[in-house]
Amino acid sequence: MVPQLPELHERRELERIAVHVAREAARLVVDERPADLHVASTKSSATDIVTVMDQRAQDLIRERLGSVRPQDGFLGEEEGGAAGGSGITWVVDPIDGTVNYLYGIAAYAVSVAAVVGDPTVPGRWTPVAGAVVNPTSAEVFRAHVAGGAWLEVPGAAPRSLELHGGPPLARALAGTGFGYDPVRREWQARVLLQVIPHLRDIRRIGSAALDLCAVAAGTLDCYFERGLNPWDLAAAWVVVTEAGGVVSGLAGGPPESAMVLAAPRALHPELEALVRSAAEAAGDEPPLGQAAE
Ligand code: LIP
Repeated sequence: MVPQLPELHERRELERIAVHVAREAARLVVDERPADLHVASTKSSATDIVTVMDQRAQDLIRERLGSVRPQDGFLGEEEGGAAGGSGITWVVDPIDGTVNYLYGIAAYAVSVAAVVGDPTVPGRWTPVAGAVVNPTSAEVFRAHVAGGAWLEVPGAAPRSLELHGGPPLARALAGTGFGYDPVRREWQARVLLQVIPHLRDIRRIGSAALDLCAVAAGTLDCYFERGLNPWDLAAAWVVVTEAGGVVSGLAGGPPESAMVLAAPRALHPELEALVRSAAEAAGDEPPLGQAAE
């Protein structure tokens, strides 16, 4: 059960804070990117990397949020989190698409969301406001529940994001991604083999937050990925749903690590059926962390 949402005026204020803080962190990761940027450490595997800027951006975001809303909880991808007493938890990915950031590929994002419930338990939380900022394009995707979804591009008026039917599955351009464990990537490749004949084509952008916002903006028709963490999807989730799309797991379940799906309302059931049957055909994923790297 997901707790009650805060009032509309507070949701609007949470969005404003998310945009402000995400924009500041976006400037930091561009302006202060070391010339010799390198891997500072690794996490779940040798390819699951952290740079010094992931931690610096998260520290900045946490410090800013803590000064304006000290009662709130914090859950970030990198070191450091805390429970809060206000019923609101900030779920933050300081650099979503860290491998792209390391390689200088302009497809990474700062993602800041305010959620209610426990973001560590699937089905027990939901985002109420969020912002996804692409530091290289300065695009800002933002939304709060019942406030609509918006895209801000420098020099233009904010654009309302509104999804309608969407193409039939066979003409859908789908985004997806691969995990940091070779065993998972092999399983994901087996699923891809099943689904790709039934779609227009696949795009692997490298940032779940940007993939999901692309679905909201119509630059992708749908998206699916296994292995996401709450911080990868929290902010973009409310952008997609406020644009009129659906974000879920398989078989009507909540979005969770097992699978995240996103599509316009009309296309979602077809996508869900395709990905579910492909996952069944791929069989159970073997235990992770076993393969030699
Ligand atoms: C990334 C996700 C992406 C996924 C990568 C990675 P990170 O997040 O945004 O969709 O395919 O494996 O999980 O690690 O850069 O924050």
